[in-house]
Amino acid sequence: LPTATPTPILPVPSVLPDGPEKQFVTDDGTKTLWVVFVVMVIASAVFSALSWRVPVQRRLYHVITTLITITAAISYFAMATGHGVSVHTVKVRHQNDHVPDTFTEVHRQVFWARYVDWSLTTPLLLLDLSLLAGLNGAHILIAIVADIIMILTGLFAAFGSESTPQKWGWYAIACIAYLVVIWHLAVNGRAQAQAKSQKVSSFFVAIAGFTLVVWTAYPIVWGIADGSRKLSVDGEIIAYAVLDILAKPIFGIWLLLTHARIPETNIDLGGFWSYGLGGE
Ligand code: RET
Repeated sequence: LPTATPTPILPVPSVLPDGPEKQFVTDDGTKTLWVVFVVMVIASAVFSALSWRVPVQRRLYHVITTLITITAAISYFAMATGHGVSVHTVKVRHQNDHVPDTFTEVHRQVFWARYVDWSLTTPLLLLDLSLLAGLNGAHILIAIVADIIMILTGLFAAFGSESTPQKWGWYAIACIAYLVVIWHLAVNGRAQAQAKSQKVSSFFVAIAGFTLVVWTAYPIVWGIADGSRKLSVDGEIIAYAVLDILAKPIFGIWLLLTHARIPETNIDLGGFWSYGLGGE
C-alpha cells in the first residue's frame, strides 16, 4: 500500500521580504491635504465676495489673489485624492563612524502637483507684490522668469538621484534664481514703493518682508524632506500646508483688506481692463 507522505507544512515566515522601505503618505497626511483644500476653497469664495464690493477698475489684486487660491485648491484636490504624486526610488545614506557609509534603497512619494501649483501661483504672488511696489515691466518680467526657473529646477532636483552632483546642482540653480527674485523685491521693489508714497512703502516693506520669511522656509523644508529625506512624507505635507496657508490665504486677505484702506495702492489700469466701462 502506498503510504501517504504528509505534506510538510512550511512555517510562514514572520517577516516577509517586502523589498525596499516605503516612505508613503498615511491618514494624517491625507487629512491635512483635505483640510488645506477646504481652506483654499473658502479663501477663494471670500476673495471673490470681496471683489464684488469694488468696481472692476479696482479689482486687479482681487482677481490675481483669487486665482492663486483657486489654483492651490485644485492642486490640493489632486494630492488629497492621490493624484499628482509619483514614487521615486532614492538611496539614503547612513553615516557610520568607523566604517564606510552605507546606503539603503527607499521608495518615497514625491507630490509633483505642488510644483505645478507653485509654477502658476508664485508668479501671480510676485505680480501682486510688483504691482503694489510699482515695478516696471522689465523688472517684473525678470522676477517672474527667475521665479519659474526656481520652481522648475526645484522639480528636477526633487527627482534627482541621491548622492549625485545632479540633484544638488539643480538645487543650487534654484537657489540662485531665488536670489534674483529676492533682489527684485528687496531692492528694486522697495525703491519703487518709496517713490510712490509713505503709506504704500511701509505696507510694502511689511508684506514683502512677511513673504520673504515665509518663502525662505520652503527651500529649508525641501532640504530636510526631499534633500536629506529626514522628514517623513506626512511631516513634509504638514510643513508645506502651514506655509501654503500663510503664503496664500493669509497673504491674500492682508493684501485685499489693506488695499481697501489705502487708496494709493490703486493702479491706473486703463486699456483692456477697463474696456467698455466708459472710463472713469
Ligand atoms: C524649492 C527647492 C529648490 C530651491 C528653492 C525652492 C524654493 C521654493 C519656494 C517656493 C514658494 C512657494 C510658495 C507657494 C505658494 O503658496 C523649489 C523648494 C529656492 C520659494 C510661496
